[in-house]
Amino acid sequence: MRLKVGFILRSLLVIGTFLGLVVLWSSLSPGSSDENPFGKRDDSLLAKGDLADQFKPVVPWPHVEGVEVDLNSIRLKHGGANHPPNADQHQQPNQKQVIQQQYVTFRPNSHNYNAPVLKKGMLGNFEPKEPEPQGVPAGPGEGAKPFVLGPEYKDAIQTSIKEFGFNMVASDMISLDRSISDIRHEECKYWHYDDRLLTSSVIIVFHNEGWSTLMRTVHSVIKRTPRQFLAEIVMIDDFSNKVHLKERLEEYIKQWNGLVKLFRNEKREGLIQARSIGAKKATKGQVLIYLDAHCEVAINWYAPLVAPIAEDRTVCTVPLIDSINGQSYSIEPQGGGDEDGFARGAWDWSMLWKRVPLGDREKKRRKTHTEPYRSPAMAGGLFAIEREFFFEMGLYDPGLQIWGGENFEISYKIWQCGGKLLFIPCSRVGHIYRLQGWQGNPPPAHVGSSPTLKGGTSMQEFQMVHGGNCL
Ligand SMILES: [Mn+2]
Repeated sequence: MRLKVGFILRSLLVIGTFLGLVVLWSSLSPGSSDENPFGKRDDSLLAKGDLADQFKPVVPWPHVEGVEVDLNSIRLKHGGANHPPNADQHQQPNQKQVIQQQYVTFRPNSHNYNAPVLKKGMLGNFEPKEPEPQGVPAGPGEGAKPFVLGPEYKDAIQTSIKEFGFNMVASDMISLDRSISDIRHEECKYWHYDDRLLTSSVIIVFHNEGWSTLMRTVHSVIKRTPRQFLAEIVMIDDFSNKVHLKERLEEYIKQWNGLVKLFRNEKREGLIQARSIGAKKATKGQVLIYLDAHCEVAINWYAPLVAPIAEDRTVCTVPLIDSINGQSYSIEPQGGGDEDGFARGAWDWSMLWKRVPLGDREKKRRKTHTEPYRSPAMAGGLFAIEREFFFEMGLYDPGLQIWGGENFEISYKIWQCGGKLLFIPCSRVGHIYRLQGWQGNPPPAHVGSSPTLKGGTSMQEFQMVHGGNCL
């Protein structure tokens, strides 16, 4: 039954998109006396009578509290550079003006920043001068070597996987400051970055995470981010109830004298709204960097990730995500990419996330092997965005609560609002994927039980049909 509903909703999505395109095309065609062709829809163009009944949704569209945005007033506030002059007020806007009116005119770039330069044979200015120190000399998991425990731990490991999704027994034995292997492309070491980089707030949202995997995320950021650019780490606790995340956490982060902040939601908000809350709480950095709560940032991850944003504030960047093994904590590049492991983000007709190898057209456009490349979509958990730009785009849609759709929403929004989504091969972040047998985090009570089919898909379809514009 669930499958059928999904099928009907998807059919509706296709029909809805078609109708939407007809309406859009009609309003673009000349001859309309409406000054703002996007302000009104001509109902006479919509199907009536029998035809209208035919397209009536069998299931009502989900009601989502959205925020109506008046694009014209935003444009005027920002100087209205593209607004047609008064003299032309009664004339028909031309095609170009019509298209420009769909975009918000964002605050222009004001940050002086020179593009990175590749100097072969000359070590990059942000590269560590010597190998990084080990957390515990020759300790378990150092250098991201696989750490395998004996059979006597089997039951304890299974219990921890059920509760947290990872082998917490092994994780707890590995230093929070462990060293990792450098699996970057060799060329990455020779990029030189303008050091007028932007500062960042790193935002980590968590709900009932295991202690050492969560704290290793924090430790790795502090260890591998140049201190002058790390404004703060903002931890958002989405209403956890595990004891180790209470006073113990509050006490633990005191060692960083306010660099690491902890905010707690008073009720379960869901990952996506918690990320928007994080954006509001993280006020110190110019850029917001979102990380999952079980990551390890890699060597020189920061400069390559933030440089494109320093160059152009409407760019959103995504690091290359490596896979940390949730049993042994070794780190491997992800599959699904091209011969360099480079992949772009895409989706299939079930709105499921996919990685596809970097295509020839994008490869040819690039001058070097390791410079950033464009991607239609992102996986959603790890990305960097200029804080004000994220606010100008209206953060996440307030109707989105749990994961499974927000990544597409934010991706469409970035591209449709005139921004860019870039994947950064030289900025790498390891992420632990949950193991089979994890009992999972139940979603908040007010959301359905399955992110992809119940909560997620209807939101995705809502976004596709109703959210097909910039905001
Ligand atoms: Mn994750």
